[in-house]
Amino acid sequence: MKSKTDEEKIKAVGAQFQVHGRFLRAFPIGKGHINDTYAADYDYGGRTLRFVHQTINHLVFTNPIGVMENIDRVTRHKHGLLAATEDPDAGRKSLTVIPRRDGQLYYQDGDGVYWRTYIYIDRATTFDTIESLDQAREVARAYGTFQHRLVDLPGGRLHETIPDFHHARKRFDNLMRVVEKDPANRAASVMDDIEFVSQREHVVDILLDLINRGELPERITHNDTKLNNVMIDDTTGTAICVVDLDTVMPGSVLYDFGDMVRTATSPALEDERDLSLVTMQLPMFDALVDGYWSAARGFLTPIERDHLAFSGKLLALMIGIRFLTDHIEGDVYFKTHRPAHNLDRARNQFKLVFSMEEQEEEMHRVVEERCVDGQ
Ligand code: GN1
Ligand code: MG
Repeated sequence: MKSKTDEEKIKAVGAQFQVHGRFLRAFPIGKGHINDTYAADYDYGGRTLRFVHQTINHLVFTNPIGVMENIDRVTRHKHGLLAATEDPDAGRKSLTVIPRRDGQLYYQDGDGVYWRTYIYIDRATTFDTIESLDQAREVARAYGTFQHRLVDLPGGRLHETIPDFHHARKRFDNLMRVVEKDPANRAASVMDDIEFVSQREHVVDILLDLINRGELPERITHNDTKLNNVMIDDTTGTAICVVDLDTVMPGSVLYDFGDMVRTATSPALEDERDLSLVTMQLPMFDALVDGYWSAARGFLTPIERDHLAFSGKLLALMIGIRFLTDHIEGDVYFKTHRPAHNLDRARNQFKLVFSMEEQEEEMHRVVEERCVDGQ
C-alpha cells in the first residue's frame, strides 16, 4: 500500500459492495498494464475472507458498464456449467462478481474512478514467465476450455468493449499516422523499429482477409490470454481459473492462441532488455498446442487449426506495434515504470517475431502432428 490514505480509500470502496465483514487490511496485487488491483481482507466473525477490489480504467474501457455486463454474463454462465458438474472446487474455477449493495455491478468513486469487486481465488498463483512444459499445457488447456464453455452462451452478442481491439491493419495504420505526427519527437530515434514493422505489413491482413471472406468464425474469446491471466493451483499445478475478463467479447480464437504463444513460449519477461534471452522455445509451443487441442478440438475449424502457428507471430507483431506506437506517442496508454519502457517492450516483441519467423516450418509441423482428429 502506498500510504494509509490508499488503504482508507480501498476500505471506502469495499464498503460500497456486498462485502459485509469488518475491514482489516488491503494491499496491491497484480501486474496489469491497465487497471489497479488490490486484495482486501475482512473479518467475518473470526474468519478472514479476502476479496479483490479493482479499478476499470475508463480511458481504455470507455464503456465500463458494458465491460461489467459482459463479465457478469460470462461468469454466471460458467458457474452454471460448473455447478452441473458437482466439482467440489467449482467455486474457484471462475471469477465471481460481488455486486454493489444496491445490486449494480460497479461503483464510481468521487474521483470518477470505476471499481468492481470479485471473490479472491486463494491457493493459486499466476506466473510472468513460463516455468515448465506442464504449465504451458495447462495454460493452453484452460484458455481452450474457457472458449469451449462460451460457445453456447445464451443471449445476444456481447458488447464489443474495445472495438477493433485486435484489428492488425488498424493498429498498423495507426502506427504510421503517429509516426507522421511524431508528437513526442521520438520517431527519428526508432526508424529501425518502424522499418521492421513496415517490412511485415503483409502479415497484418492475413486473418482480416479470412474474416472478410467469412472463412474465420466469430466466437466469444478472452482477447488478453497472457500467461499471467491464468491462475495455477498451488498444490496440484493445474490451471484453476482464467482471470482478467475485461476484454471478453466477440473475436477469433486465433487471437487468443497467438497471445498465449507470445507470452508463454519465451523464457524472458515481456520487457526484458537482453534480447538474446528472448526466443520462441519450440517445446513450449508444442506443449501449448497439445493443451489447447485437448480442449478445443471439438469446435475448431480446419482454417482455425491451420493458422495456429501463424497466430503467434501476428500477435507478437501486433502488440509490438502497439508498444512502439505508445512510445512514439509519449507513453499515453500502457503503464510504464522506467524511461523507454514501451520501446523495450516493442523490441522484445519484435525479437520474438523474428524468432518465430526462423522457426515457422517447425511450428507448422508441430500443429500438423498434434492436431489430428481421432487421437
Ligand atoms: C494489456 O492490462 P493487461 O496487462 O492485462 C493490454 C493487452 C496487452 C498487454 C501487454 C486492454 O493487458 O492487450 O497484450 O497489456 N490490455 C488492453 O502486456 O489494452
Ligand atoms: Mg488485461
